Amino acid sequence: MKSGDYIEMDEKYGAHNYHPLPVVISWALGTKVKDPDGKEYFDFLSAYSAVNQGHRHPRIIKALVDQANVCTLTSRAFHNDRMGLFLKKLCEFTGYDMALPMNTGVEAVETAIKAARRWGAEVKGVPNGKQEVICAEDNFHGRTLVAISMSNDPDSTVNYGPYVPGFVRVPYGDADAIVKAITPNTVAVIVEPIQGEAGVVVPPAGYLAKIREACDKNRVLFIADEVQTGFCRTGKRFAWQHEGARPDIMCLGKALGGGVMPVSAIVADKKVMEVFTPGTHGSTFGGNPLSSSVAIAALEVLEDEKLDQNAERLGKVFRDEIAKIKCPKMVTVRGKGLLNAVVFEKGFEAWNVCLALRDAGLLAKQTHGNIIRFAPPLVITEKEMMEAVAIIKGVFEKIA
Ligand code: IF1
Repeated sequence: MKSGDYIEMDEKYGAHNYHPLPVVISWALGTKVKDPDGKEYFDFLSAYSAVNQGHRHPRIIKALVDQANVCTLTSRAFHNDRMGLFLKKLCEFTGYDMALPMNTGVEAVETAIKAARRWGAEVKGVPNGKQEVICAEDNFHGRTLVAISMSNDPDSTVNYGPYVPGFVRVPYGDADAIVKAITPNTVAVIVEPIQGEAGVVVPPAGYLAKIREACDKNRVLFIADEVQTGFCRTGKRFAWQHEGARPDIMCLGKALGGGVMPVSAIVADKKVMEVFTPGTHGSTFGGNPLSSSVAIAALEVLEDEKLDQNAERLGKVFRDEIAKIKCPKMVTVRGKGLLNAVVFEKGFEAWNVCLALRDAGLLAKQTHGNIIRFAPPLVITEKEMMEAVAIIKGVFEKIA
C-alpha cells in the first residue's frame, strides 16, 4: 500500500479528531522516521515529547521484550516484582518520597487534582465541595472533562459542558494574579513550567519561585504539570529546576514510557500522598510489570546518556542557528533546552511551512496558526542538528 491508501483508511474509519500533516510514518529509529516509500525524515516533534530517548532505543526495546516474555499485567489486586523497583527509581530520579503510577498524562493531572482536593478537605480543612484550584490562561493539561474545565481553548472545550467547577483561571506568567486569586478555599495552583501547546511560552524568570513562595505563605499546594517539559526536555531533568521552585506534586508522563507505551505518574512527599488510602484511587493498568520495566529503562537512558546536558547544549545551538536565518516573516525563536518554537507574524499560516519542511525531510507541526514547535528526540547529535538546521534554513529562506 502507498501513503495515500493509509491516509484514506484513517479518514474512512477514524473519527476526525485530528488534522495530521499528510505524511505516513512506517519505520522509526533514533531521530529518524521513514514513510512507506522509504523517504526519510528528521522527527522534530518526538510524539509531543514522548520520544525523548529516540525511537526504538535498544535498551528500552530490550526491557519491553524481556518483560513481555515473562509477565505483562497483574492489576494492583496483587503485588508484582517490577512496580516497586520502578517507583523507587522514579522517586530517586525526581527526589520525592512517593509515586502513584498511572498511564496517560491526563490521568496524572486528574490524580494530582484529586490529591489536592482531598488534601484540602482532610488536611487544610476546606469544606468539601468548596475546594478551589488556580490554573493559567492558555493552559493545556489534557482532554478529560476535568482538564478541559481548566481550559480556555475553544477547540478543547466548546459544547462539552457542563464543566467541572472549582477552577479559577488567571493570566499565565503573572505571579501577582495568582496571589490575588488565593482564597481560604484554595487548595492548589497548577501550571506548566513552560506552556507547550500555547506555543512554548516561557514565563518571566522568577515566576515559579513566586508561585512557590505564595503557596508556602497560604498553605496551598504547588502542582507542576511536567508531562511535556519533564524528563530532560528543557535542559534540566525537570523544568522547575531552572528556578529551584520545588513543586508539592509533579504530573509526569510521555517520555516516562520511553517512546514505546503510555506510562505516567504523580510524585509527591508523604504529607500529600498519604491522602490516598486503599480503594480511593486506582487504574487497571497503572504500575503494571511491562510499563514498570519499560519506565526503568527509560529513566536509565536519560541518566546514563546525560540527555539533560545534551538538550541544554543543542537547544542553544538550535536557537542560535535559527535566529541567524534571514526570514522576514519570522518574529522570534524561543524555548529552553530542546523544547523550542519559531513564532511567525500574527496571521501567518505556518501549515504550508510544515508541508515544505516535510518535503525537505523534516517533520514538525504548528501549535497555533503562526507558531511551529521544534522538539527533536534528546539523543540528537550535533551533526544531525546541523543537518536539520540546514533543512529549516533552506525552507525558511524561501518564505516570501
Ligand atoms: C493531544 C502538546 C497538546 C500535555 C501537558 C498533560 C497532557 C499533555 C502539559 C496530557 C498532552 C499532548 C496531547 C496531544 C497533543 C499534545 C499537546 F502540548 F504536547 F503538544 F495537545 F497540547 N499535560 N499533550 O502537553 O497527556 O493524556 O495526552 O498523555 O491531545 O492532541 P496525555
